[in-house]
Amino acid sequence: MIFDGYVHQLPDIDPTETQEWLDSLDAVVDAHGKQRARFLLSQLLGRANADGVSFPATVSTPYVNTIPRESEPWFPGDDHIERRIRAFIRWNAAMMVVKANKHADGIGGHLSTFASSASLYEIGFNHFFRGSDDKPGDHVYFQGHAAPGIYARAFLEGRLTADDLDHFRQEIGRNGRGLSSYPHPRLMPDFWEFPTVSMGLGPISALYHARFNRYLQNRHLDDTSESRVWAFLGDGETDEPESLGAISLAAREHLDNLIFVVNCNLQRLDGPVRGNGKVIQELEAVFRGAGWNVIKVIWGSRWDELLAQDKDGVLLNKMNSTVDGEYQRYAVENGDYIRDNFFGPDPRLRQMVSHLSDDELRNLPRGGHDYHKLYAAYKAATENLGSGRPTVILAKTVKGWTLGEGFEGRNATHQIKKMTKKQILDLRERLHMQDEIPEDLIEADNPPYYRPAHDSIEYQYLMERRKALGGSIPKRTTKARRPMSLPTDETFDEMRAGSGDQAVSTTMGFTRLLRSLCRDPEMGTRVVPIIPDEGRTFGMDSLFKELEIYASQGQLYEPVDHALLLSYSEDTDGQILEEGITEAGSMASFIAAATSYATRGVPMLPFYTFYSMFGFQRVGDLAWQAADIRARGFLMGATAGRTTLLGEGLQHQDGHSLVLASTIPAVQAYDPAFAFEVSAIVKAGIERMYGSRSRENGGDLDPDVFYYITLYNENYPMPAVEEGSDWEEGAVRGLYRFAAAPEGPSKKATILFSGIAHQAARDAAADLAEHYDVAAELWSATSYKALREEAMAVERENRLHPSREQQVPLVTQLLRQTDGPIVAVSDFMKQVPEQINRFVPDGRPFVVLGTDGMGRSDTREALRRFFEVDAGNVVVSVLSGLLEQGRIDAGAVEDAIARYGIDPEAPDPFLV
Ligand SMILES: Cc1ncc(C[n+]2csc(CCOP(=O)(O)OP(=O)(O)O)c2C)c(N)n1
Ligand SMILES: [Mg+2]
Repeated sequence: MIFDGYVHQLPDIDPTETQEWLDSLDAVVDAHGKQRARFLLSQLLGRANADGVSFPATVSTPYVNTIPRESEPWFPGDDHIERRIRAFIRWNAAMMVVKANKHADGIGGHLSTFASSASLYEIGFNHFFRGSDDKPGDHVYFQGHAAPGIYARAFLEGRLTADDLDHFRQEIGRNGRGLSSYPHPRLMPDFWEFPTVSMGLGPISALYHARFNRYLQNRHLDDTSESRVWAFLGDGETDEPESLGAISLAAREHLDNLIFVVNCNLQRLDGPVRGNGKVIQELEAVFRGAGWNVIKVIWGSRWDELLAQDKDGVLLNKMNSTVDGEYQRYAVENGDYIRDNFFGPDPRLRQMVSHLSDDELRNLPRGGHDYHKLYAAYKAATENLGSGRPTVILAKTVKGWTLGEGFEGRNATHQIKKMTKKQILDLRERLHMQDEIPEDLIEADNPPYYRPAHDSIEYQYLMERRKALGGSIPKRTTKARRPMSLPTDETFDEMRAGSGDQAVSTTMGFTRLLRSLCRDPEMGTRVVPIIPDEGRTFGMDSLFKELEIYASQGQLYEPVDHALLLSYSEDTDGQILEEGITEAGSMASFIAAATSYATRGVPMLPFYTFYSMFGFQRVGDLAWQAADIRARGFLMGATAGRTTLLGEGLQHQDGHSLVLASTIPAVQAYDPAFAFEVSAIVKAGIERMYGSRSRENGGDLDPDVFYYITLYNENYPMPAVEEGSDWEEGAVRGLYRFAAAPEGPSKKATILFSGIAHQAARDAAADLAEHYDVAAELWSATSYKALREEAMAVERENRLHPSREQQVPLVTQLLRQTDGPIVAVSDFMKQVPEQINRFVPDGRPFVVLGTDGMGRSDTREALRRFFEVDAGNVVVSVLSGLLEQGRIDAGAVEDAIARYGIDPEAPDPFLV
């Protein structure tokens, strides 16, 4: 049901006249149609404007509940029992935080967030959230700081023990099985599903998750029609661009399977969210403007009788004109103050509440603490399915509610983690738990948790409700309902065969690989290509026609390029997610697809291809979230390399995404040079996530990883995999010998190249043999991150097991097979190869060339000279390594500097 929101609250002084106007409108619609009615209404509004009759903008409505009292549904629950359950949960949540901080001072946790939102969750748990015991139910994104309340409920349900609660925020002992501070699937993989605590990531992830569920439905991959996505967020959190930045997409995509619940306690961490304004009104306007169904739950039931008396609109006016800073104050002050300041100035208002005591005035509740109002809002939101509009519930609450004077509405409340004995006793009284909690235990500084016995009416009720709704939540499972098969070996044949004489880029190679994967008759439909409006830049527009772009409404127009072979084709069951210019949105889509194996039991394989510069640095926090949520998929960093993307300049040329990638443990970062390397890495990645290399299937690797693979746009012939070589295996482990040293020269050297720098390395090797009597071996270093991590693990084992035979890291073993100085060159910062510094064997010189500094526009040739990563600089570096080893004299190095026209006095590119 959609409600008008405010008309019910305006005084109707002449119902007969009103009816005449309405009848006239009906008559116009009947006689002349909607268009005519629309015309007349806009004429009327125009005239009203001209006559000075102010009219609220249609994006905002007065400061009252959207659902009028008379439209509230019957509440099917048992008020009394639910209140008791809520009290127990409130109690346990608070005690959990208090005890944790007593046990370990400063360990932290939050009391006030859940205290303000307990009813928002409990109404969901008892009546709306669908569990996933038999089939996938709802997906609920809990506000991170409300975690104590969610644990407290799990304790009541018997899913957690008192000992678990005692280990809140103490995760290291007990085999790492304490309770995580916030929702972290990485730490509690059987419990939490969605990491939300970094503000803004929950809402955007939930939104794209709801969209991805529709994608699965429209592509006939899963029946998601009965699953809703609920996202609980704080009002302060809505200031994050990610929170609201994508809401118009939800309306455009008709995501009526999506419900946001904003806990409007008017406060954030430091103080009021909008002291001088009204956050609920502001959010209403934003969401309504974006096409959402907005349900405001501002006032509790006891306000209804006051509003009913408000014939001349004074109360409404007062509600409208009071700013949040004042409302917060009313939550703190006594009834006397409220009588004087809110009702007092206007005698009609004062009269309206003359029958209420100060205490009654103070306890006039906010809508977000009124169970019946919330039930009405949630019911309307869930019945909204089919309307085509997402819903946001804006629930007004008091931060710290029920925790007592020191907490409620106080500016410092977010940070308070401790309670005095008196405060605990007061809470016990407020929650009517004197019978459950012995006073002497509180006095003895040892307040217990409370769990009703299995045969208690509360426990029975609680469990029955969850059973009826499909089981407990949150619960994370990874059981595949619809397993995915692996791609056939033939899928990778084209990449393995190389490109002959044809010059192609690794990006083009990848596009072909992607097409082959999509064509796989078994698993092809599981591939999700994601692009943020850069398909043409990457040469991926050829896929638009073949795979088609996902568009929930199909294609309502004939595209401008319809006559072309490769036209822009949209379809309801299109495969490509063409996200438009939103890296954050694309990343959220990636996460939705990359976690479908867990959220739906339907493994999907996302390939999100983006401008590498606009990856980790742009959406770094989402990448971290992807690691937390155990995403499985591929991030493809196209137009990689500080010098390879010529012409685009400083904000485009990426030389550091691999450094950023190196900071995320779950990321497998690769910088491949050749198409077959890309395909070998992708193949191994899929096997690791879903095949025999996965720990889940008897392998020895953690499947919950995602790959970051750079792609370049420079063309050259792609070599074929040499028969019998270890190239593919080597590309996956991070380093392999690509070309042996030429026969003849007397001095030896080793060059490690990554990505596009293979060209400089190969040219340098040829010159070194021809001019300097140096035989250089070429190695492709595809992943310094992988090499470093293996080496660190070996190092640690050795350190902790000094009596065992000491192992040698892989990278050291491999480099021991080489000779002479080692030079590493890539189109990325020197820090990338430097990851293996410490593991270079036998004190051999290790010279690293890289593109430190800020990019600029010019030709590749000029840029490579500028950043000192071209063939000439590789030659000079090899020779300087040999000089260090005493194999040659300085004159040879100077000769090379002169030969390549390198200016030794040129400014350091890092500093320019
Ligand atoms: C990106 C990010 N920035 C800052 C924080 C620190 N932080 C945690 S809670 C909080 C205030 C939250 O206020 P609100 O969203 O209104 O939630 P409430 O607790 O009031 O329900 C802040 C600033 C964070 N978790 N994430
Ligand atoms: Mg808040």
